[in-house]
Amino acid sequence: MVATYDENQIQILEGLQAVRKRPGMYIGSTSSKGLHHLVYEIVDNAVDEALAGYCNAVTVTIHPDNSISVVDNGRGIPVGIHPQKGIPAVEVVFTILHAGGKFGGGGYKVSGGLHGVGASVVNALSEWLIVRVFSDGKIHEEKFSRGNVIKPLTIVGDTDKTGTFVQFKPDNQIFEEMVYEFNILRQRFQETAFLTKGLKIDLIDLREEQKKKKSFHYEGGISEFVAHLNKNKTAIYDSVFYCEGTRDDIVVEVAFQHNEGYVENIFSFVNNINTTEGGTHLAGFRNALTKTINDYARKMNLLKDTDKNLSGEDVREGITVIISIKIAEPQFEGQTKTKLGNSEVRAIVDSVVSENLMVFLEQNPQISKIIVHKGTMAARARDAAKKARDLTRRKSVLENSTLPGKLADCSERDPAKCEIYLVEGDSAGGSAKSARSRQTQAILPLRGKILNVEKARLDKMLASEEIRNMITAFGVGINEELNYEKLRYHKIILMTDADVDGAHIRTLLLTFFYRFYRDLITQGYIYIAQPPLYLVEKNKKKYYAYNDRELDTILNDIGRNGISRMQRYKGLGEMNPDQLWETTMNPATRTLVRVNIQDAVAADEIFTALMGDKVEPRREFIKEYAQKVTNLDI
Ligand code: 0RA
Repeated sequence: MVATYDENQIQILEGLQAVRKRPGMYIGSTSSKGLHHLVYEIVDNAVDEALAGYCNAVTVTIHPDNSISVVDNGRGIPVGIHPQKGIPAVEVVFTILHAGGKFGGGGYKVSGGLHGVGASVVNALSEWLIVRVFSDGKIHEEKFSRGNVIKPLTIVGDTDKTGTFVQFKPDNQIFEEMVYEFNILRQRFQETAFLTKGLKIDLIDLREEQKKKKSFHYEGGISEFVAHLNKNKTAIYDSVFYCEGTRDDIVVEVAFQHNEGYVENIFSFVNNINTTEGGTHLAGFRNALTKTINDYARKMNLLKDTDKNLSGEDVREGITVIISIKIAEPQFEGQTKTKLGNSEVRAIVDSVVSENLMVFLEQNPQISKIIVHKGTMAARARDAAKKARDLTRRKSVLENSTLPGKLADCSERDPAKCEIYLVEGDSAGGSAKSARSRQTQAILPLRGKILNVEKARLDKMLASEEIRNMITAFGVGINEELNYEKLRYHKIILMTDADVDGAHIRTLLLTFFYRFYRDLITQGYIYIAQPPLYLVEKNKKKYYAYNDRELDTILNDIGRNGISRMQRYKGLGEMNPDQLWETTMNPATRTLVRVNIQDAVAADEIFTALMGDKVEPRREFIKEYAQKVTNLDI
């Protein structure tokens, strides 16, 4: 049969053409991030089928040609003719934009924000794509190239299974990066498995001699997620609190457990999307937690009459939480569209958590005592910190200057034009001070290792001069007094030596920002300076190389004969101010790397492993990421 070239077909072509023309609009970017996004789109469809209750296993395979296949054991995408479009429903799914949830179904799509653009986008951006549907005893197969049907839906065999198989090869005309990273996919699917209890996700890598396979399957869902996040920390009680409830078709799940540490670690999800900017579900949880713990503590006389109520920060000290809600029509707000806006959700989460938590506290008096005690200790420390803070404030007023003496400030007053360099060591600090452009560049030298914030409470942190200097220089305050509008520099640039110590200081600083000024990272204010690693001089001309590969390129370009100098910089201190300006600080010639949080859960695991109090995870992490850590050191 010859397909008729009617209006529908024209619309299809125009739709997918638009995707190929502006891929970034649909998948964010055509970099490695966009490449991985294609896999999430296809897997999310299978997860929807699991959430609907029809599928409990998904296998994702990375093939040697960097194509990806995704198999699920659901009902199989419908193959019947779509009443409006006149083509098989499965073809609609792969060729019509946003056809995902159009036909019937109901339920919750694990989609929103950038996600959920649908299988047709993946198809449009793939050199080829094959779909096989296993249903009604038959295997149905259809093939596409760059979104066009090249082999219509045909029965190719018999089967006694049901499910869907999709394999696609990303189009090298579209993507800058064509190689999949096992660890990025692994991280993502482990998270998906935690959030979809009962669903087994296998990830298989067939690219190397040594095949890799990881299986994720959690009957305990987000309770196991919390236990996993606390695994490298020391929990202060054994059970994980868990509750689930549905109100007005909104499904709420919350799990938490406290650890010995001081940082609050809350991850929230809406339809499996990590809402890094929080929102109404998070607000509802916080309110319920503070209120219920105080109510319980009063009722059981665990707080003295003279004690003030525990604050939200007190009861959240050292807590690890997963909040996961499913809602049919999420409203995403905020800078990165990862903040839940639906106002009705706040009261719903509040009531589900309050009711269940009160029961939990009453049934587990031992645990309740530990939680209240932890909060009481936090309250005391908070008082002490406040006193310390008041003291520093009064002192600075006496000195008639709020800014630290070590800071060489810039003269410009518009924060958008100002930068601050955090420089390792006084000697490099000195060079940077003479090198800088005084108008827009401020320099703050940091002496030695800064405090590991992973292991200290705020009062102890504020006792550290390096930390205090940074806080006052940035101008935004800390914790309860945090106000990002007062930020004095819109570029905060970490400039450390290109060695292991430098890498360590950089990690300590990043941990500090991640724990206390996360929004400075998410809003893109934090940068890492890139000082060169080598200087090559030939015929009085200087060449700088920032890594070994660049050095090779330079040596090949200029020839190895007649080189008068070749130096490997061990630290910033070896550069004179002119060189430092030229290579690392001059806005016209320098390279800055902006720090971003690709994945908050992964970032937390990394910081806990590197900075936490257990040695074994750190060793494991460094062993596993030896390659990356060396790269970091460069
Ligand atoms: C039956 C009906 C619908 C979808 C599916 C099965 C189905 C879709 C996918 C995608 C990947 N694997 C799948 N397995 C089954 C339509 C229901 C709707 O669109 O809401």
